Amino acid sequence: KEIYQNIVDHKSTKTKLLAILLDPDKIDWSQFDTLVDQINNSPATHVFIGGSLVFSSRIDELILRLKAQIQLPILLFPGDPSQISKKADGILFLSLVSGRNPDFLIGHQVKSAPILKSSGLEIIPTAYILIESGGQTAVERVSQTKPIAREQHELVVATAMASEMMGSKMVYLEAGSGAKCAVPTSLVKNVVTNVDIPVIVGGGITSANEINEMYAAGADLVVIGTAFENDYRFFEHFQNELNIKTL
Ligand code: 1GP
Repeated sequence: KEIYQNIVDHKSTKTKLLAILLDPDKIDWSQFDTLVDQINNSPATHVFIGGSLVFSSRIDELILRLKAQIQLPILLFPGDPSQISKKADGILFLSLVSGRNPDFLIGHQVKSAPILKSSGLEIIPTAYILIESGGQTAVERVSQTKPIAREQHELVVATAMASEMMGSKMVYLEAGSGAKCAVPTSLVKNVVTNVDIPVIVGGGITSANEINEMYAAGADLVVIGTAFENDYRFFEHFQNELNIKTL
């Protein structure tokens, strides 16, 4: 339970966390050394691995190669059970609680449980809440669920509270990969003040400013996927502008 305890410890000291999300299908293998160097020189505290749909058969290989050169904890962030790899350190065991598709609420979890039981992975039950973000995202398409409207704060907050009461250890507010609009900071603030568990925010965050705004709103961990995928030097551009240690 080390990874989760570490996240909780950071929350209690208000030290912020940052995850780089790598989609195995979008790795530029020819640039792997740059990828590793840039992760090591970035302020990232975690690496997440996954995507809504992943076709690559190289998930194990990706994780093993990362582990050989990167010290950060590697957490699976799977769109479905085919993305489970025993090589990772842990898994965000997601339930898509903003939607009402039983496969993504409990079905995939039932299928994965026997594999996870013997995997040795640290399992972190996480309430996954999809927020409308100005266009259809892959999560919406693949899960065949509707996101919650951006202005429906009460519903989002109640969903997060119910998830905490049902045993979720984290809340993940998701705008969707490559989202036009990130989750509104006012909504992040609202959720953070109404649950005690750590809150992750991701989707459509593309600048240091936006990352800092999410932290200021109370996000414990911010996820950056597309912006890093498009430019492995993303963090190099504003290394000193992030308030990771200070907020
Ligand atoms: C997607 O929250 C993550 O699941 C990250 O989104 O790719 O837009 O950074 P981006």
